[in-house]
Amino acid sequence: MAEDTRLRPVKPAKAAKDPESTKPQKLADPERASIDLATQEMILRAQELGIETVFDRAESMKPCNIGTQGTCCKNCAMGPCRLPLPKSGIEGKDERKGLCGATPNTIAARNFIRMIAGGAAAHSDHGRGVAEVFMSAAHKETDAYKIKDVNKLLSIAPYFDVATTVEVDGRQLDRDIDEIAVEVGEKALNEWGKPEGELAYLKRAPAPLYEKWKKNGVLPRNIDREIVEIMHRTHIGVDQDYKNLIKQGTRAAIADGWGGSMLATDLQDVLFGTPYPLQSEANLGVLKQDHVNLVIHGHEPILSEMIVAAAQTQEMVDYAKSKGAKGIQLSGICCTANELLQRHGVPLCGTFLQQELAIITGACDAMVVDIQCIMQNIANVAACFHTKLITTHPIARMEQENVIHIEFDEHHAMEDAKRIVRMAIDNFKNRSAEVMIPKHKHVQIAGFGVESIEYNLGGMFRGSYYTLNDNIINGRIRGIGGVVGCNNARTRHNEGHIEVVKELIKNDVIVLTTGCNGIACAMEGLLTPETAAVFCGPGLAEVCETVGIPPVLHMGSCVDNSRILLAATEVVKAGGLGKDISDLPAAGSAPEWMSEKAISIGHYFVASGVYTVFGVTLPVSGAPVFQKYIFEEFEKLYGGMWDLEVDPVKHAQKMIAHIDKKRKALGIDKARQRILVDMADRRDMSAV
Ligand code: SF4
Ligand code: MSK
Repeated sequence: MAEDTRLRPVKPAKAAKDPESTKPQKLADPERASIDLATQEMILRAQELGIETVFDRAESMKPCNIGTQGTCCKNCAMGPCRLPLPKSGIEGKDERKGLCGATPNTIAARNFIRMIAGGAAAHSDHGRGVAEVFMSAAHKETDAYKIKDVNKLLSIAPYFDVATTVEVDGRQLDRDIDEIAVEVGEKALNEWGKPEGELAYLKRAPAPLYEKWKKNGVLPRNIDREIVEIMHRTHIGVDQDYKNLIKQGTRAAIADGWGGSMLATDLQDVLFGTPYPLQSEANLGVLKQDHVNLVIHGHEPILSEMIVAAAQTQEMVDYAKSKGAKGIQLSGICCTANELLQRHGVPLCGTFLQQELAIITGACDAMVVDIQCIMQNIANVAACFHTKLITTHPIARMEQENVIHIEFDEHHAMEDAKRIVRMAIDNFKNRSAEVMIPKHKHVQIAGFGVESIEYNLGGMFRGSYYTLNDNIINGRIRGIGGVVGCNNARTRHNEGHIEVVKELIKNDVIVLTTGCNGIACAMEGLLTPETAAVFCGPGLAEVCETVGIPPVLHMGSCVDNSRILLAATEVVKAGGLGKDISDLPAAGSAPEWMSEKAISIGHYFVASGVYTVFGVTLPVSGAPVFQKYIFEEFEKLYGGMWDLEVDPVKHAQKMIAHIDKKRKALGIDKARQRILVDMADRRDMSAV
């Protein structure tokens, strides 16, 4: 699409009607649609303006029952074959079949692993994009990107068998950083398509977990191959055994969590810096009426990193002032926002379900999108306002005419970024609709990671996870909950997220969060140390107050779920809590998931030994045998298993019950006196 630089008059409010019928569409009830006041206000505002949002569409269009159950197959043109669960349930032999004879278990397993393929592809292709920019930086082909975190580079080099020292005259000397970077970049890129061997990062997992993967035949060979093989196996007439199908799903999911996602996280840290805790704000109230508002949205931070740098230049600030604005307010939606939050403190404008609402404030001068979780309807909403909507990625374009495409190229990234910032500034004067920015926002502390948890919970001198482990062993912290994932317009926005998290911290479970759960918690004010005294049980509150951390630690974006895997591995290594991730008093959750990426994340957590509960729905209920396999029998293979619980309090209680089961197995279920642990004790713990 050629760039459209014409001024676009604000369109008259679009009637909220189905264009195909005269029947008025149903409108969402703001209070039933979201627990968040800013969101409620903006849904109402949209309805006043006659602009339809996802919340209204969720009222008008109901999901397909058979698809929800996972038993609709359209893998060939003899279908779609739909195998609904009989109302009476399944009694005796299940006779349901597709035209080719595919059973509900085969169909549900095929659909499920195709979702894993979609999610793993999205995360991993993101990682590949980062690796390519990393190579450009390592080869010094771009001025915009440099190796920023040398320590992180040195810490990951050994996993690729890249030497960090060189022998000269019998002495070990530090090797040239640029040489190390080039070699790490080449080896990292090779992970997507190497012809032999297995993924380099698998050995980062605890040894017993690696052995389980090996025994079960699911060690990923390379990232792309595992995804391609899913597409092959699920073609009509190939793999027809649900156990064998999910085995390949497991291999691809591990290739995501311990491959593509982990590479994305690590290489981003090397290029842009490893996050450390910082303060920021969250919710639509971060938009500023008297500033140029530039909203970044998507998942890949490569261009957005440059936008942050460009917006901070005196040249751009002066330019904004010359156009009558007081400055430039950057903010973000979804995981590009989380990436920029954790490294620069850029405030979060909202979750996945608030992307249309940010534009409806009338204050969004430009929204820049890259990849993933971008609703096509934001182009229609932008057309009702002055907002410039800019796509930047060659694989993620939009058909609507008002969308501007500025394709990112790392070789002139800063020029592109400045062009985008200038476009937003130039558009400031074109605000013609009444601006309505909700007041609601909350302070947050974000930017936690494996390294900062070690520092915050280990202390400067101890620099380890021992303190965290000690507090889990002595019962102050009951366990660890990883609560992550999207929003889903089929359920009340943020209700599941917040209720699950509050129930966990009330019961002394510390929460690690990423993605839209992290944003939801930030909006609700759960990411501040002060929260501990209000919402936590006494043990967790004491730890948070002593150490000065929030009870909910925001670990970043969707690919940063790999940070949670590595944090769990560090807990295992610190000793006293078993030998494997599956031994830990820990559980995972995605209360409001919606994307294929969530299924891939859920499955790599399960395959890494974590009991993982999803909310909303899971597309396996139409295939009870397959469901039982991944809900129950999987535990024997990997130590982790799936579960589904729609009620948020029961959802959290199931996680707590699992945590208690693990505490009992570890023999730490009885309340203990606080004991000082000396070096001899630590050695004993390590030997467990
Ligand atoms: Fe139907 Fe089999 Fe074709 Fe699927 S693959 S659509 S079950 S005939
Ligand atoms: S952005 S994948 S809605 S978490 Fe990562 Fe949020 Fe889910 Fe997108």
